[in-house]
Amino acid sequence: MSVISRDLRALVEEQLKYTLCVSLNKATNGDVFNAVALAVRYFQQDQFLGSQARQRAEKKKRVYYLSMEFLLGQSLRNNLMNMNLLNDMRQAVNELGFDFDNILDEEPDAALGNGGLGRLAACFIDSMATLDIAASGHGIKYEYGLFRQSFQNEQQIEHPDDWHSMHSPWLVEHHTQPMLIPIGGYIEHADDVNGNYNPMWLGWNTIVGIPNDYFVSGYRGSTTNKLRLYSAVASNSFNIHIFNRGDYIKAVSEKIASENISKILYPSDEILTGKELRLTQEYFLVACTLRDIFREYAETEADISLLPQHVAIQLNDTHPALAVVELMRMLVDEYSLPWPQAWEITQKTCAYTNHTLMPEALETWPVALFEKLLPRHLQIIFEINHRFLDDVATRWPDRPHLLTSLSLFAGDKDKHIRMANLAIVGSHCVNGVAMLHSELIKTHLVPDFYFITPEKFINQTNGVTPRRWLQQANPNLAAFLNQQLGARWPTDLHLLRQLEKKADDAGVVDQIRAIKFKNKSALSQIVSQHYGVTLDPMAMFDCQVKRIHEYKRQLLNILHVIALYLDIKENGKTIAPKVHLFAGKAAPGYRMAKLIIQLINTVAKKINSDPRIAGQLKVVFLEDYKVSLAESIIPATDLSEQISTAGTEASGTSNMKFALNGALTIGTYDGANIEIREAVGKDNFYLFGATAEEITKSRREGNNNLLYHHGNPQIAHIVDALISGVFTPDHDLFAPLHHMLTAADNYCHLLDFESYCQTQQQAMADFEHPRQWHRKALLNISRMGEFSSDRTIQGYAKDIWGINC
Ligand code: 26V
Repeated sequence: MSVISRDLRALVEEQLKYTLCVSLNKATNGDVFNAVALAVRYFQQDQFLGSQARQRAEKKKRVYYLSMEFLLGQSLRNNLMNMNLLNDMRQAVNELGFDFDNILDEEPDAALGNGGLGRLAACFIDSMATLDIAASGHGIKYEYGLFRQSFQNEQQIEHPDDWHSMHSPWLVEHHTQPMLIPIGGYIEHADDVNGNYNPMWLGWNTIVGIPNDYFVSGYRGSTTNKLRLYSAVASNSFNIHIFNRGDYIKAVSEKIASENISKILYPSDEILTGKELRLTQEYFLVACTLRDIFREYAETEADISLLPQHVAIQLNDTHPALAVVELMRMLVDEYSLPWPQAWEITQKTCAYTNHTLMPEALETWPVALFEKLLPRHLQIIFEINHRFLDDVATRWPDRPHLLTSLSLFAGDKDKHIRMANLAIVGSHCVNGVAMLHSELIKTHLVPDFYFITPEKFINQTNGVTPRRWLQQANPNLAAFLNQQLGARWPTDLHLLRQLEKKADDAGVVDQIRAIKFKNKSALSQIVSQHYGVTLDPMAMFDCQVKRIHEYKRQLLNILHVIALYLDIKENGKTIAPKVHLFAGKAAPGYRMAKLIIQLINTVAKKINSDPRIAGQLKVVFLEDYKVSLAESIIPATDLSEQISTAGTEASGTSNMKFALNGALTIGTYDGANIEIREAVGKDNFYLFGATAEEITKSRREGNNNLLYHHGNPQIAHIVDALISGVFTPDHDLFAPLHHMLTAADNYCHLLDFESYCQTQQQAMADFEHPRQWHRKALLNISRMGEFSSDRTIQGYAKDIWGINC
């Protein structure tokens, strides 16, 4: 028994006994998970306090990463690995008489995010700690994370996700540091003693924010940072006057109303419904964070004018864009700074990352709603807009149209605030998340902002943390890499390049193949246990896992599956075994996305039960996609589906995770696919489909559906299978999808369909030659070093935050 494992064992027993009050012989796996997590936290807290003291002593610039979402997944394995305690803890737990892998499985995923944006935030906090940046993440501790998904009659059903109903052992709640946040009320217009206009915000209610800290330990280093998640509680003073009037029920219901603020994560990404609670959540996050920033600042600095030297605020999309306004309010109203100075400080401190070009995802808020919740902030936005547009009018007197496109307000009667415009005006830097995306921001999304301030616009291509997405998710490949390259690759991913030399070594290629086979066997086990479908690990595993969205085109994928099916059934064609896996959630109110799920499940049921197909095609839609499921699917994938309509996917990050784990990509010329293809080599990437320019042209000309009506009759036959009774006797069920494809397809499925099918055929043919296939897989792995989130964060540090690391 190693010394460490003996100590760990004692620590776990101590936590069981004194914190959880459970005796070892009665402890469940859940109890042991909690005790182990608490024991790990013990080390993290130690390191956290050390890091804080050191960062303060060194007067390091602090980064505040504001995000409405942090999609963390499970933490135990991650923390143990980063702290280099995994093997010792495994031994300690086994010695206590428990199966360590079962203990790891006990942990519920923390699903405090919808998809790519939230997972990126989780990768970033890992990289910031690993790179020893003095940073903290700031978000909301939702009581309910993203809903749990199940299928009933092929349809998605949503269930509440009470991820920490058992209370997460990772969070330290700071009751003693409540933050008081004003909301509501009205403005009293008044003058100060000097006769200057001095409005007063009066009559507000108070929300109380309680910070909960989750520790983020860098990989094998000495830095532990924090992710601070705020939960809302009602304040007593808020209710006291109502209590005094004797209206007990009203007082209690108001208490419930304020606690609702951190109750639930909004489950719809890319579609905004303009809900009051959502705006309140965004303000709550921003107001709590800024109070923390000012409090921490005051601990080391007195001069507020130096804020931009010591603090960087990064806005993860426009959701926390109110930070610009709250910062102005604090500087002007509370610190009494003159407006121009406050504005300069604000712009130099804030920076904004855009994550989407989809018009329906761009946040706007009704002015009327704003006035009700945040009357003082609304005044400040009017003032920002007024001064900004005056300046524009002076500098470009001959371009009056700029005053409309750049305004922070849209519409005449039913006025809305444009949050992207606010975020851009209030920031010194605006970045996109992949090269193409950053170009499209400049040329299509906000060309007039680019015209007036071109220097603001930059690119930072996304990345993923190799610790979670390779080392932890794919221990077989990680062990192989350790043996080939040594143990430094997790923090220096460019070292993967050295593997390239082995591309023509058949023995090495065979090892890559064997690792993939092992991972596919493990996934097959999960699938057969949960779904009763037997998969052949020799088959090609073709996977598309991501949120269900028309623009991501799961429909294109299933249309190709239908084409294969009809070809086998009607034309007697045979194909080498192929498995199509899908996973992902649809926003509960997104009718088309839910119908796509139903279609895939319906097709899957038909194909999997057709004896003529057996051994050739299998289709499975895995329920309840989440980070931990992704960690099983990605290492087991041969072909990664990245098939969004060109110009719609800002970057994608699963595309990086797949390639890093040796999947080949079938993908469009979109988002980071373009850079991945450039990196891995065009012979090792299956490119298909129209470019963003061609898509724009086709939309303009209204040609998207021509192929159905005048093209290849085979295509019409496949599309008509949706309504002809092949899969369901109910001909109307999928008619809305059929109609979309043939009459009103903004995402150009049929435009790309032939190209997609041909490219699929090529991939299927290539898979018949395993040595060549896995040689390409090896080249993918070895050339993906660029896509570590460490590289991305180094870019943010240098180009946006002015930090050396
Ligand atoms: C919008 C809204 C609107 C209000 C309701 C809640 C909500 C939640 C999320 C969003 C926007 C989501 C944008 C997003 O997730 N973008 C993804 O960001 C990834 C990281 O940069 C990127 O890889 C994906 O391509 C992009 O779709």
